[in-house]
Amino acid sequence: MKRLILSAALLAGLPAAHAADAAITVYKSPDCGCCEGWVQHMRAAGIETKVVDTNDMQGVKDRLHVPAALRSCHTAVVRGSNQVIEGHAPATAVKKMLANRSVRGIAVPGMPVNSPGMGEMDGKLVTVDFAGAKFSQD
Ligand SMILES: [Cu+2]
Repeated sequence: MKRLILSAALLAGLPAAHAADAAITVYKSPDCGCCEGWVQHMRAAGIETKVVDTNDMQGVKDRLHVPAALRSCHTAVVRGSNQVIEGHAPATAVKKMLANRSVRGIAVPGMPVNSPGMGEMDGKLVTVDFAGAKFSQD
């Protein structure tokens, strides 16, 4: 609970994205537990999140042009902008991306243990853009 309050306080400092624009659809395999943890993290941050279970994550990632080197478990699309979120990106990074619609997508490659849905965040989690450049650190 303490962690939730802290992250809500951090997020309050960022410009609020319009709720409908910020709604995301998450594609994940039906048996992915850490994906479910990330969905809860997004919802706790006030991001409207719809979940679509699929057994063809490879196809989803291909269709959304997620760079092969940056892939993780789940993939999300921002409904208002078609921006893509690959893997366990923190809500702060997602909101930063929502504030800049020229960013095509962000990714947390693999499944690092210091990411939301995986484990405790330690301030060292690097989120990259789809060119592989550092986008944020949380
Ligand atoms: Cu995962």
